[in-house]
Amino acid sequence: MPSQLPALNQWVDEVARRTRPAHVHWCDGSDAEHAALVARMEATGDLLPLSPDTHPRCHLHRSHPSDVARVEHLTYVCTRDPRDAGPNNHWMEPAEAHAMMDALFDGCMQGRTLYVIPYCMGPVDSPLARCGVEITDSPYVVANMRLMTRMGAAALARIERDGTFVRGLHSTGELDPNRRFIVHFPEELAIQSYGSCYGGNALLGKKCHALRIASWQARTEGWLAEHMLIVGIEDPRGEVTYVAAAFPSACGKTNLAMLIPPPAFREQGWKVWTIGDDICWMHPGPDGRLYAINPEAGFFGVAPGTGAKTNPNALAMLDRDAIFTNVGLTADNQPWWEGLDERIPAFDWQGRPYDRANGPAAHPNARFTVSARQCPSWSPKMDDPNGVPISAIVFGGRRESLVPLVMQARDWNHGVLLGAAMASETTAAATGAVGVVRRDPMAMKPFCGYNFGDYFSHWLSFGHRGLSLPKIFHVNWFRKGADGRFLWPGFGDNLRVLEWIVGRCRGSRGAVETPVGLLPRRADLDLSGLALPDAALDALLSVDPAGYHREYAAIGEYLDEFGDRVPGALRLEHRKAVALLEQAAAGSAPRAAVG
Ligand code: OXD
Ligand code: MN
Repeated sequence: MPSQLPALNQWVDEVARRTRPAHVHWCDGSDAEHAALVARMEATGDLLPLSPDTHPRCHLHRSHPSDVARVEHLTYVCTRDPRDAGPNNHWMEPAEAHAMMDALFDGCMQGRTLYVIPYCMGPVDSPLARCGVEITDSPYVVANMRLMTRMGAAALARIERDGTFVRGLHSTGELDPNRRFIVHFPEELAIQSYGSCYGGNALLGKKCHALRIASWQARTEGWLAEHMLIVGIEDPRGEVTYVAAAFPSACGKTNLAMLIPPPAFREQGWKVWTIGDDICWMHPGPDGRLYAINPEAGFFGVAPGTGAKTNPNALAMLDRDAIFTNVGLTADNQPWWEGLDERIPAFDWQGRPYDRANGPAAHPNARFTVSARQCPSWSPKMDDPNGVPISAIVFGGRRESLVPLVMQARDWNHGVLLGAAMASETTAAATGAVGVVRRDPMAMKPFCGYNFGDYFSHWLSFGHRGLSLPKIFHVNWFRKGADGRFLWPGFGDNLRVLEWIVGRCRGSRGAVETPVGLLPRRADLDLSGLALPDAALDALLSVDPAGYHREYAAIGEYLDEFGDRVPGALRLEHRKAVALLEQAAAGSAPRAAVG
């Protein structure tokens, strides 16, 4: 038997009986296995080799044109009681979902190879890590899982020791959007995905396991599984402060995770270390602080917009051993996307000769997959089994109006309200309209595997466990002026905001109290070397009480959707926020400096 865990062998046998593959292959994660897989995919055209001169061992994969993003409308959480999935998830009765998925999987791997991928989310020797096994018939999925997770023999050995694992079953199916479903059974720690090979739908360790199933496990076990990047910010004295930050998909998490400080800061000795760009698991440690690991081992980033100005670290890691999905091609076989440089590509993401009339050369959600170790700002702490202690949690959204550049929550409960109240304009990372404001609490709208009301209670519960909790902040890099242009330069200059956040954590930076939280005054931010018009800064650092009053009315209505599952303490925070805004509108609100 290929594994020493009877439950795993039985499950693989069961799946093989249903799906009827021609071969079964247990992945060991070795270089030889990878080379054989790549050779096969080059032969079938699943992977196209890119220029060996400029991009050694890099490949382009062109997906089915309908299979380019997560499909939230086809993603289900199947709990016995629909209230446990909550209004934030699509729900199906588990027996009905099993019957539907069994029918889809019936005989679906005939003539194909069934790959068994044992994987570990987090360092294999970490008590904070959790394991899973993905069965798939897609060699593209195997190659991506090898970059995105610790997969193969070491993961299998841990699974055999643990005796438990999340069961993920995936098949390419016919890639027919009408026969495409991403289904989660949190009570069974199981995932089934049919009909898509897109990362978020098919690399089951990522969104399906590390967020939807893990958020459920985290709630029962007393930790947090979040849609957050993790960075270490090193100051000129060499002290590193770790920050976790939640932003909705395609709002710049990867860029922030790999930030290069502005020149003046760099010269002083500021540096940003990358721990993770998408997912963060936080557990209370023995000293009462929250310790975070990045459960992933690679980056599955949005290519368009990645350029020398926005993310030079990403460019530096993408010139070897990377998989590009749905980007364009130059005449000399280099990957190309909008925002990379001024060259004119020869082919678009569908392989057609490039013609501006057909739209962008790269699909707006074109992706790269690459090992995290290739990133110049990679931190060796990424492999620390104990994780890193988090000092600040940052929430953020894409809001062109109203929301200031940065604010700090008054305390933990207020911070949970700021997270619960998050909203953002939608992006191309999910199928559907782009640019529509939607509520996205803690950036978990598409990823929380249970009722948001219970999720808010879980977050609040950390406030009464006697822990030394991180401070909570909210940022908005996307504020626009009347002319439609961004008011804040963003990218490397976001370090100016992070530096204030670090200063607040250490008690060395001032702020002023407003009805929506603590804001920096102009003098509290280090703006040296930045030419920003006064009016832009005023807009970025001020609060519009009337506009916020309307915003909080909308937040109240949103919370109502979760009925009696919304914790009373969150309602109370919401009432406090509304009362402060009303006082401000009546001209009696405090605006006291607090440092
Ligand atoms: C992602 C996403 O791929 O959030 O990270 O969609
Ligand atoms: Mn994400």
